[in-house]
Amino acid sequence: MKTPFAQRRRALRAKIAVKGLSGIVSTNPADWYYLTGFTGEAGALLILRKGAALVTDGRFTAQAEEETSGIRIVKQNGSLTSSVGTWLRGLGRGKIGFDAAQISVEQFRTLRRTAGARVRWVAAGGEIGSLRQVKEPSEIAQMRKAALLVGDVLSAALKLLKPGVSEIEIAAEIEYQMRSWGASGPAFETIVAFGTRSAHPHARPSEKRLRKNELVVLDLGVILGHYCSDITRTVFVGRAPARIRRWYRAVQEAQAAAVGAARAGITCGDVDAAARGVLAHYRLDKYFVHSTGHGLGLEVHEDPRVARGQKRVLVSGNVITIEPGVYVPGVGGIRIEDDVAVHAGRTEVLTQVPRNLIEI
Ligand SMILES: [Mn+2]
Repeated sequence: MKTPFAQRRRALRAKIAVKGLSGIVSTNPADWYYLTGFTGEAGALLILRKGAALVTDGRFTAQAEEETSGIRIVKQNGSLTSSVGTWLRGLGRGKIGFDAAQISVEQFRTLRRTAGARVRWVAAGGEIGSLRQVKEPSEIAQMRKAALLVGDVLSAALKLLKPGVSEIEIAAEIEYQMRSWGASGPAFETIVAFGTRSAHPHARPSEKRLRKNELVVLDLGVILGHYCSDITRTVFVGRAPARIRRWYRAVQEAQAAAVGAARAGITCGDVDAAARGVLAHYRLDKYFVHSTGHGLGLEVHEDPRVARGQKRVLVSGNVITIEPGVYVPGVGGIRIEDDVAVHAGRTEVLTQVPRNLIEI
């Protein structure tokens, strides 16, 4: 079977060479899957100019042999970091890149001690992430499926919103549906927030029961075939008052403006500004307390960040969320989120659920 992993390792090696490194180490499972197909939970991957090694413990060595090819599987002996260091010491002289955001100070000290003085360590985070953020067509095809599935789960969940149900009950139904419809699980803990709780952008589901005349924010994502989706919709239980309608219209316009701005050649900061500008026009920008979106892929939050002032330019292959919101303490919150794929001449909205205010 033709897999993309060897080609991705070649692309990473080209970057390693440009940086003058002998190799790069990653302790992020999403990086291992991207570069080797390994789906285990513990280990460290070393991609060297020539060759690659995956250090993992006895729970995962057989799995690693089955899932990967062209990778040397090294069984962990002692701690993970001392095993990596000892293995590198055996290679001799070298300059190894590591991601300072992945490795703790204690782990770093062990790596340095066990690898010895002939191995130099260079902070070189973001090299694998910069490859991962430009999706291949087959990755976008998988993300399209993940986005359609989460839309179906969301649409089904809307039918369950009746006065008296609790946030936890809705979240449980949502996560049950995800798996029964083929997802390997939720991409993150499902957010179900009723009434004033919706003013907290990342409210955790509670025992709170739904009442009439409340806002409901549902924010959910699935992992399907290793790739994440992420969607948010806000509905009103009953007939929405004028103030809520106005806020909703503002968020909907802000979201449409940012989706319209998201195209190859535009900075992420400009996408963020498109949403923020609409909310400022409505004098609601002070209630928009987070960034406009984030990259999406093997992880639910990855590069590029779609935030204020971000200079990163969108390129064909980026997949990002666009999710502006307003959150008025003591009243409630409104957020609308879609996943979009940037192509050379167009931007494709992957999530397919209507965005107009739904009153139930
Ligand atoms: Mn999101």
